[in-house]
Amino acid sequence: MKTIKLLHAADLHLDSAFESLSPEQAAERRQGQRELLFCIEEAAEKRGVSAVLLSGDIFDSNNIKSETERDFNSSLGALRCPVLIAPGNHDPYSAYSVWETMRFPENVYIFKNEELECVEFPGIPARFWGAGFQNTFSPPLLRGFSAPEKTDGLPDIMVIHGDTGVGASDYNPISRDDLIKCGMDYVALGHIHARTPVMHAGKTAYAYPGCAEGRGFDEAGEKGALLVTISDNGVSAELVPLGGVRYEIVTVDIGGKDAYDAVISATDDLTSNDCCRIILTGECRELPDINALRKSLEGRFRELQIRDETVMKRDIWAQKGQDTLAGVFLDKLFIMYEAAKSDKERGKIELAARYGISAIENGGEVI
Ligand SMILES: [Mn+2]
Repeated sequence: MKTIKLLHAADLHLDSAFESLSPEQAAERRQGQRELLFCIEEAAEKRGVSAVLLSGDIFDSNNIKSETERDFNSSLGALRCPVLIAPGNHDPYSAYSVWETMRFPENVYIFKNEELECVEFPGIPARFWGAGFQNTFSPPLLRGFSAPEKTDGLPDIMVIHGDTGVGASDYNPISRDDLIKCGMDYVALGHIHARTPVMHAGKTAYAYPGCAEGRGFDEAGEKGALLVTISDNGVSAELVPLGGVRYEIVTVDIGGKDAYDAVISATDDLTSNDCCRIILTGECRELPDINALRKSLEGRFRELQIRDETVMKRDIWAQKGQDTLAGVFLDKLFIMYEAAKSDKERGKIELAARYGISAIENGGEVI
């Protein structure tokens, strides 16, 4: 088999409403989404891929801005390789859908049918299979399908939007059995917004690239497309970041530290284009001043959320002298604490006091 490289992306959700943002902010995010198209074009050019696979939910709805049509054409239309698209639940195919009303470049191939079809391109050593959602919901599209037996050694590659999750799904449920029997070398999936590694069902490799850019803290982490390599050694994939807005949830222990410094050092890989939710933890002698912290971080992130989950530092010796098991236990330890010759030793005794009190009070959870 000749080695073939592909760029696989999905769930761009272009022209999303971004309802929680102001109209100006939402328009700016939609502009950012269009820029993903140019990043895909650049990555495809730079990596010399044989095809770009877009596995559905390219558009968030049928309501497309003229700028999006323009940028789609000038980015992906400039590629010399084919761009294969399988419509998903947000952009299903119908005679009135964007897939018929929008003008597409000549190198874009859209899988318009519910039945799986095969397409080949001159000079590209692969067969491409695909099908499209016809509605918001889709019956299983792979059930009972199996590609004809290979006679020429070409890889069989499928582009499809669907749900490999467990249990019933209204979004083209794809079972492990479907994947085993379909006879593909690689199934380029879309729908699940979290990226997966390359997985295997029998001889079939499959992966979700996840959404191309986060739109909220439920889509946290670095996002992008997958550069997929198919060769005699099997299928491998590497993340190609597309540079969109990134969401991150970062837990920062500020116990005994300066909160600002601790936050800055915990978020040094994030830029001012990213959205950050900071969860403050740790034992503090006083409540952290969230307003002051927020003010000092102004401009550091595109969006900043701060949650305070710190706990007040407790005086572990408070029960000393009491006529209880804890009291007697602490009295004994305190004598050792007073006699200790170093901070290290005192630290050990403090820890012993914490574990002991915790065992006495709540069965061992460290306080
Ligand atoms: Mn989606």
